[in-house]
Amino acid sequence: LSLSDAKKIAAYKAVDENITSESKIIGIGSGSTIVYVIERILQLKDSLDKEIIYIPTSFQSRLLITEGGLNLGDIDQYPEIDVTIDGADEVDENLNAIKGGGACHLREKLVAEAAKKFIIVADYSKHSTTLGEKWKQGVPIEVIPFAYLRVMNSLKELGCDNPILRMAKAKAGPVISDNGNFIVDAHFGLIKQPKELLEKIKLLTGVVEVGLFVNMAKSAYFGNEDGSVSIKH
Ligand code: DER
Repeated sequence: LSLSDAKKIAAYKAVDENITSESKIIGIGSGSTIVYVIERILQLKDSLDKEIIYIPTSFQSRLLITEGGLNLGDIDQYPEIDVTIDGADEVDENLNAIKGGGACHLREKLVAEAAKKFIIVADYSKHSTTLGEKWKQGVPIEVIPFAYLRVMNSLKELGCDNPILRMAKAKAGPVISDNGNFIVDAHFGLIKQPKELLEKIKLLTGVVEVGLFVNMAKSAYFGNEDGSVSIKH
């Protein structure tokens, strides 16, 4: 199965099993896998409660909601979310995740934390034993532009040998997040203690949010190469 088909079967199964009549407020993540989540929701639209509200985690996910004709809400109006579904860059055996490949992890973490149930959907290339095994682009860190160089120097003291300011492809200069900040990608090799690393990075002045989602996911749905879906809790 191709990676996109693997994303699709994971997304479809996660929607089928987690968006039920009790789900009134749903958090929608960002990235490419979430596109299949919306696709499945639209297929089921007639059987779903017309009052369901969808909370975005980026301009991208906001567009997916509005272009799908779904009810858009925001986290101020709906601070209690029933279920949030989102992708990930890598997931370890304890369901800790590296997120932020799409530079959206700040709002994603807020919407994931606000949910009673946070569900990850991913293809088999994201499924690891330990973080850092397969995802080689480092831990995404959102930093305020004023602080980026100091943060990069501090990351070296934490053991990151080559922190990288993420440069845009379709724009000259650095990637700018939906919150107006820079993204620094920090390589730490295998991350055996994601909680400790998260806490160290988060304390650096100028860091807004870190793409390590520790002890947050309730379940993860992985689309496999053979067309099966593995569900981890
Ligand atoms: O930025 C993020 O955290 C996204 O969820 C993203 O990394 C997942 O990407 P994908 O669904 O395109 O694989």
